Amino acid sequence: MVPLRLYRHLIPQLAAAARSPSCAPRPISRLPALAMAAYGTGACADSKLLFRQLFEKESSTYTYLLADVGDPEKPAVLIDPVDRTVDRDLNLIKELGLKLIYAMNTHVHADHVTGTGLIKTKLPGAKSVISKASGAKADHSVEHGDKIYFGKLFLEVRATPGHTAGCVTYVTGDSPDQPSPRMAFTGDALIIRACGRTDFQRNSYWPQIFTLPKDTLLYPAHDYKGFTVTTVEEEVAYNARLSKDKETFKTIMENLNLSCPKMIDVAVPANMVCGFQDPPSKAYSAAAPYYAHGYQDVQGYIPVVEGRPVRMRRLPCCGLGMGWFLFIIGFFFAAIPWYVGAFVLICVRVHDYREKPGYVACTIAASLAAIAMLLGATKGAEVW
Ligand SMILES: N[C@@H](CCC(=O)N[C@@H](CS)C(=O)NCC(=O)O)C(=O)O
Ligand SMILES: [Fe+2]
Repeated sequence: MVPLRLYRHLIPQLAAAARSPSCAPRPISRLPALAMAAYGTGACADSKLLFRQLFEKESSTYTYLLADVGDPEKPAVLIDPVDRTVDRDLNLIKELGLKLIYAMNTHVHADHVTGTGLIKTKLPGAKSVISKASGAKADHSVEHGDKIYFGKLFLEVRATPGHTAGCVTYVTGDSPDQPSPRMAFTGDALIIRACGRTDFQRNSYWPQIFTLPKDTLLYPAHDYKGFTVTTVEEEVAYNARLSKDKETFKTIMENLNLSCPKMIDVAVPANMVCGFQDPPSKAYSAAAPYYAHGYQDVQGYIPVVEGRPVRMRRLPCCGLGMGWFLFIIGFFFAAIPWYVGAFVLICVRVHDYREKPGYVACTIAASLAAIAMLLGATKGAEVW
């Protein structure tokens, strides 16, 4: 297999340009082009970071809001928004008088649907961002070494494959006008005292987060234990997975035995088109793995874990699905299973979209049965 070569060095000219007093706004810069379309007034102002950490409790996801409030337009970015909390996030952005320019993802999430698609429908000016290596569709596909500007502040893109092949960490810049200490938004490449599971794709070891200055503040995409922030120094000392040697790491990761995320069947297809609200163009077949496989050949990364492909869960009742099963047996059990199906559709959240047609059929059949009973059409059926 031909490896994807994604590594780009941060050349000194780029760092110098970031430090330059020029006020020309540079939303995303990719080597070698630095001059990009302007979004703001171009007025000079000192950068000043506004930072908020937001939480979505069903998937234990953190969303991060960053803005340059030193800029008259207060340009902002949102990292890893969740669909369920988009209204909360946009309301906060409105209250703070910010202008959201980028809705970004650290990777194709498997456990929740990203909020970027919904944000784009509500705020058409906002652009979606995800890594090119993820294979997902977005307005901007970023690569290692790219810089994402909001006002005079920027985030560097660092490839941190492992949890998925397209995982990136967004790191604040290292020049004097950028936040100090530096901040890194790790996605699931690093979770406090742990790291994201590595059974989704063929994976790599990611020492790069540990090459950041030891006082760098690390903000993960999830926390299941109540932590909010950590530092490189702390994780080098105490991370139960990433601080281990390669072989131990491999053994730990191969024996996690985690169950498949409950929402994977819905989340991954939706997140592959994260910047757009259209549904995925075709349903995923049971034979097709969710994520494209392959190593990223990134300098400094050592491939260590052969991930298992995560496939579509087989539907219950011999692959028929519970909805269709209830529909069929409804003909033999006095329509009661149809009412059960209708109840599930109306009162229970059905995560797997493949189950919905069966439940809809039950609901229609239950409604027709109820109407027939009301009209007395079933009276004769009881006379033998
Ligand atoms: N139980 C959760 C899934 C949890 C999960 O698998 N989380 C992923 C991140 S998307 C992970 O890497 N977890 C690491 C761990 O739990 O050690 C669900 O059903 O949604
Ligand atoms: Fe994840």
